[in-house]
Amino acid sequence: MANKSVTAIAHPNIALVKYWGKLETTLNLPATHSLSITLDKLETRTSVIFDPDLQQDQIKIAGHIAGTDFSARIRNCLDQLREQTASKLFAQVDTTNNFPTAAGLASSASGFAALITAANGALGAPLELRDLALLARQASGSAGRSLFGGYAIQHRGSKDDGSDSFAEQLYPAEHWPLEVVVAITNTARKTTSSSAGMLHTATSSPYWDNWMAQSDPDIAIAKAAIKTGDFTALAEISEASCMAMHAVMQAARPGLIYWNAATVDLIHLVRSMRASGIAVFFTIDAGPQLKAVCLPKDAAAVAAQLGSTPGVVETIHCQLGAGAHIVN
Ligand code: 2P0
Repeated sequence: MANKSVTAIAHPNIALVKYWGKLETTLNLPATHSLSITLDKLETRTSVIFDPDLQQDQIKIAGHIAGTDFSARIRNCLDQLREQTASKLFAQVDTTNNFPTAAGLASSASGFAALITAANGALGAPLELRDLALLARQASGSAGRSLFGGYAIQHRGSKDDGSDSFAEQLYPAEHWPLEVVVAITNTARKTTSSSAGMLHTATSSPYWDNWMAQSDPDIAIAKAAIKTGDFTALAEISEASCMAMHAVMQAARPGLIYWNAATVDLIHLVRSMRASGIAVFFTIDAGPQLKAVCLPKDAAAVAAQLGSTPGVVETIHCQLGAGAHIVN
């Protein structure tokens, strides 16, 4: 099927057990498992139409014809989709985020989840969700998780062809409706992309092997904590995974630091709030924003305290969101 414009929405996800590093770059095989929550509110909206008159893919990002690295990755992802569906058609793609791009807010996760969902829809949905998860992982190691709402896991997998390295849902949002306050400290694009940072870490950090070895036990602890709704256990393992990810990259040569001064102040603030009885923990991705995960009863207090911290330019209060879905 062609000539039908399909629009999909996907939300970023925040990893509580982190993905950082690749075993192989062509298939984009992650070096670690990862476990995430999908947010609501922040979203990528992507429309795709396959057009027999096009001689190449036409990609608009935020309304502009794009010639960026990201548009090259979109073309590459569409090539994979065409290969799997035996389609020869090129696509017009229009994608927009309602939040800062490439600033540690998981825009590649929501971006590729929305793209793949819309493109599969525009072709008449020839691929199953599992195939979409494999395609998404190849496009970006965090993207498969955004296909799913609530709690998702991206398996590292052990096969050379990547066929067991896919994301799937662990629980829907209703299982344990945690909330997230995103504290934005800088909206500029990061200077080192996640892919480049991962490669640099894997090739130069002396802690690399320890980081990879920690993945199996950390995932097991986080899964058990989510299963039983044990907030303290989830807080401890999530902060540990976050700190270990930043430690392994800070130990790279030269060390990689995505934080700014406000990020560090926020870490101390979240820890002192938790010590005072507020159910909150932090996680930080490849950027200077801090995400405070909390119980619904504490979200307003967390948002107020984070929002009044010097260096915080905006806070966004999210609940857990849905997986990628078609909206037209
Ligand atoms: C994550 N991050 O698990 C980790 C934590 C950032 C820090 O996945 O190269 O854009 O496209 O596979 O998914 C961000 O990296 O990397 C990321 P690629 P991606 O959410």
